[in-house]
Amino acid sequence: SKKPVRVAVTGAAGQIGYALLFRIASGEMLGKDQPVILQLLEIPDEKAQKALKGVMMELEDCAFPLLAGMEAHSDAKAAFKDTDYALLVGARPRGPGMERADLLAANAQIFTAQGKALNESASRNVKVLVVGNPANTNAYIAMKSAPDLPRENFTAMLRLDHNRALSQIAAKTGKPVASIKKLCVWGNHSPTMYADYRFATIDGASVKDMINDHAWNKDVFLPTVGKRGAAIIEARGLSSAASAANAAIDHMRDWALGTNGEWVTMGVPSNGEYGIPKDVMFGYPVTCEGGKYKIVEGLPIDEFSQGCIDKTLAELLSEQDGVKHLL
Ligand code: NAX
Repeated sequence: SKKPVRVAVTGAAGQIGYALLFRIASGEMLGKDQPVILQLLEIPDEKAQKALKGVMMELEDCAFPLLAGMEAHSDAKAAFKDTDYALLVGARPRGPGMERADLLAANAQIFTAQGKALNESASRNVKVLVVGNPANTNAYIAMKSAPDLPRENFTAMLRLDHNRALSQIAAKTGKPVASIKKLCVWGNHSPTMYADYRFATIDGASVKDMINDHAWNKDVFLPTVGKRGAAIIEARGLSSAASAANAAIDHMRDWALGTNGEWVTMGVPSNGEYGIPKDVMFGYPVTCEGGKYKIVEGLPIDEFSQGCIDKTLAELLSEQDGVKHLL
């Protein structure tokens, strides 16, 4: 049987944590033959630590055969010790009256500290996924704070946007989600993201030709996907949690176990692909194999798409600019 791997999860007592940990422990993320040790981080606050203990009691009560160990931490360096995977979910939410700059600064502090902690104590091959918002910029900060780790080890979650786009296309075409290939989402995890079905196919046929409606793309599809998070809050009174956890599982599973040539979307540091400045944490179409992702290159970018990409890039650059004095 396989040696257990270490999986660190921050914000473990939060609502995404609650939808995520049980699935990791049951083998849905890394495979039904891969034992895991959960290294859980929460803020030192007494209530948060107590809630974390409660979640761990429930994990125990599942008697998961693959759960080889479990630890509760309030210190990032201890939580990330030798970790092979790190899911950075905990972040500072926007409070009443909080300005965007304050939110960026509060999170910059968290992700600078966590990047440093990863740099000091994680496995050199650690795969890091940032879920906590602003996810792309937080991932960028963590990467910049961990100079001894390879930069490609840091990623941001665009997979929820990708999955939302898949399900909208399935509904529009009346085809099963699983039949849709080569969909991608460019840019920031925010309403400016650009979900792009120009290359998508269903049973080999072009989705763009099938839909053949630019107004639907621009006026229905993109706003629906972009504002889906707000629509969930409006309906549920709480932000997306189970779907976010599901996307995190998809992201890590595909990165670790591969996509068999299929495209998925990951937020990864640019090397200059598609004219995006180096290091910007950008949503790209990727394929994964052997524990590594590869950006799909050479796709034609038409005028409309370039406009969308420019807009989401401008937002990311302004977020980066807002934190650069803190790095
Ligand atoms: P919750 O508020 O339910 O849980 C967050 C937990 O993180 C809390 O228990 C808190 O104590 C903990 N935490 C805060 N700072 C921490 C730190 N420095 N170290 C360790 N733990 C810390 O939020 P939840 O609904 O679980 O959402 C978590 C994050 O995911 C939020 O930032 C949210 O905006 C973001 N999301 C990102 C998505 C994406 O697609 N990238 C989609 C879903 C979600 O909105």
